[in-house]
Amino acid sequence: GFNLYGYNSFGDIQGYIEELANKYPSLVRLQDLGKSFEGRKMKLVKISSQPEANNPIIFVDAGIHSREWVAPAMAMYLINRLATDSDAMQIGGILDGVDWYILPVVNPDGYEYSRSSSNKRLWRKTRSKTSNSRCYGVDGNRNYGFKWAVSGVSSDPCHAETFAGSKAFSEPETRMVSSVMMDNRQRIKLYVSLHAYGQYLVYPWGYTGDYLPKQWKKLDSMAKGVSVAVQRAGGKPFKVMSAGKWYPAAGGSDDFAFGAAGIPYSYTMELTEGYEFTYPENLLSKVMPQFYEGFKEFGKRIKKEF
Ligand code: 0X9
Ligand code: ZN
Repeated sequence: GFNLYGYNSFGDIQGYIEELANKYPSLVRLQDLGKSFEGRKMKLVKISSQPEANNPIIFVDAGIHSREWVAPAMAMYLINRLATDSDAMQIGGILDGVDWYILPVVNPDGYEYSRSSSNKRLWRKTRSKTSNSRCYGVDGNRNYGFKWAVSGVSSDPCHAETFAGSKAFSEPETRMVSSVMMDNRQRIKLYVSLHAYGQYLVYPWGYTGDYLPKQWKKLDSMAKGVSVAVQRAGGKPFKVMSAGKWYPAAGGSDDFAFGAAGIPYSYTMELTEGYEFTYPENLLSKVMPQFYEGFKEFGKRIKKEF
């Protein structure tokens, strides 16, 4: 069954979010988004204590890169705390004045593939068919339709981890995420995509390091505030910069959210310094509560500004 402080199968994750939606029907709602390439059902988790209030929305996704297991684990921890904390709904709590939309596993086909055996553990991409019948998958974080393929991508489906796809939004999974953004673009004020590598909190632009958006100071100061909150909880600080200053790569979900959907705050959050893509399971119970303090800080700042 589902283990809050562990790495779970996609089936156990789905089972747990359905359990929460049944147990707390006025707080947790699920929206069917469609099916992944291999036919897994994608469900958006919507958590709101004031569903009629048209609150600003914070949209969090995780697991576009299948090997980065800590990202879905953190998304599930966030869902658990939002749904079950008695403080969350109180005045000043994380649900006061803000609604949370969470998609915990953007790439379930890749996730299950990377769980299937130790020699598949480092699979990054989706599992769709490509122009070469022996080569599978697209880097979902190069597949979004904003400045698609202008930098940091490959057109080789066989030998590259960063294959951008045959065209923008070739993958059903990235289309579903973009629909969530576009359908709710007036209300989503913050988008956070959870990944794993080092400990970075990066903002647009990702496609270039040559220049920054004109609002970059606001993006930068919110990220630094979140990093301080995580440190206060005993966690390691985030390295804060624009994604493109770290390394330019186009077609990311963060740039699409900011540049195409007009979401004013957009980040890629790379969790857990020191372990690259494979974070030890036994350390999750230590770091997840620290990162949660960062999400509380995001919530406070979004509530204050919008
Ligand atoms: O390269 C990526 O997709 C992300 N790093 S990872 O090691 N998890 O693969 C960083 C993406 C940052 N955003 C953009 N470049 N748009
Ligand atoms: Zn990643």
